[in-house]
Amino acid sequence: MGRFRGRSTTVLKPKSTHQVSQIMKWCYDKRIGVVPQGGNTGLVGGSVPINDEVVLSLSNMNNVRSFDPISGILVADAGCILQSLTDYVAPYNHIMPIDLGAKGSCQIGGNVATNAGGLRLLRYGSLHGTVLGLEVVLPDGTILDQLTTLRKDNTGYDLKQLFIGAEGTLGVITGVSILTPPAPQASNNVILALPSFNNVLPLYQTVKRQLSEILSAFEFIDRTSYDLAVKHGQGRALSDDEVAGAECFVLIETSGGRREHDEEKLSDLLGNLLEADKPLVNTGVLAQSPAQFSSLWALREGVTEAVSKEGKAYKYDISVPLSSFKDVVDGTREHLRAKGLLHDKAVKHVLGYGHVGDGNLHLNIVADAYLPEIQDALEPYVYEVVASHRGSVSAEHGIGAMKTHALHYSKSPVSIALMKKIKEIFDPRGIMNPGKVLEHD
Ligand code: FAD
Ligand code: 2HG
Ligand code: ZN
Repeated sequence: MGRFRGRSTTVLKPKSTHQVSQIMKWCYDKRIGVVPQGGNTGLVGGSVPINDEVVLSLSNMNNVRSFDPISGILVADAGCILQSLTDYVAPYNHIMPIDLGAKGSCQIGGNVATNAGGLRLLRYGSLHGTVLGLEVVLPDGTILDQLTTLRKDNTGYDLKQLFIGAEGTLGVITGVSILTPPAPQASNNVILALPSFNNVLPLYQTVKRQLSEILSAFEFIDRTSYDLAVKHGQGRALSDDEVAGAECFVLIETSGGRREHDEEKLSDLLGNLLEADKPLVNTGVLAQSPAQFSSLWALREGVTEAVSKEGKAYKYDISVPLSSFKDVVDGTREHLRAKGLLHDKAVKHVLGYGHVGDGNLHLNIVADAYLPEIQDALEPYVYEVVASHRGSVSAEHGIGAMKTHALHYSKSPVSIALMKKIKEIFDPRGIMNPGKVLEHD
């Protein structure tokens, strides 16, 4: 995001868990800060050093250790790129349980460290459920081998869960054991143009009821997000007729076991939606080919890239009730307007998109440049709105360096005190990704 810049002189690229252990032991003895770095695609500055920490890149640890096609359990080095794991399991008719726009660069270790959510969470759940085991090098160099492939293991505290979403503040993940689902025999998608955001909730209810077990994604982009995606060449634009009068769009994906059955369900749904007395949607564009399937997905997945091309982004990744998505986006825009900041030289766009099924809104504010007056207008404003809904200030991207000051809006003092105690147990010298997640005391 270009918002953070450290002063490191050293990047280490170990090739084995043993080498990671040796590096950590050395750094522990000398009290040198270490920043684990995966694909460097995180959106909260977690993989960027704050001062002169050593950067420990996992990119040379990129081998699959084992794959069992019967159980679907994959064991891989943490530095494997998500897309390459998807390609690895594809011939065995399996898919990764996680998918996100950064798949070509992000690493499975980085996904686990951030507990990334992504586009398939609605169907396959979070990494807290699909990760079966981890191998982690602790700050003093000790190797914690919990790389089991067991579906069930209730033998006391489930320590691996602490590292999922710890953003590299408790240890370096070197190996991941993960359950991969069988590949669906058929996948379809459709993009629906809605006249009003108010229709998203009833549409979601209808779609869940009618598609039931084959629904695998229900993603939302508002009109500004769509226009930016098209402007910056993400996916194929819909026709003028198709987008006329659309306030927002919903992308629905189905994944199921029998093509004819799924197609019938999807076309029944579309028919019912379009022929209703008071239609919830203006129109729907159904993918007719694999290329069109990818191109519809690109309209949604490409918003982040489009936003980066358009200007400097302030990103808020929040959990709030679905019914308030639009009010949060519109409220933020009006708030910036009232402060006199909504013009070409300051804030250009305020947009909302995200994972409806997970109650996760991505509120992006695109500006000409990062300016203190914009920052001051946005914070604590956005966080107070989130707290008023008892929401989360980080639904899926983590806290990193960017949101440490906002942690208290979503975590109670008791929770934060316990988090600090846990950090102290694992990392008594404070060398693991210092200044991330928890503020320095
Ligand atoms: P990095 O960015 O390198 O690191 C992220 C954090 O994890 C840092 O704190 C780092 O220190 C730590 N870390 C990395 N590797 C390790 C390791 N092996 N051991 C310990 N700590 C480690 N996120 C979502 O949740 N859902 C999305 O849909 C989504 N879409 C995205 C789309 C785009 C286009 C982009 C750019 C980002 C998106 N993200 C999304 C953000 C997401 O957090 C990251 O893309 C990804 O999970 C981070 O993986 P990475 O390997 O790049 O990690
Ligand atoms: C997504 O869902 C990602 O596209 C990125 O989580 C969101 O860039 C963002 O704000
Ligand atoms: Zn997201």
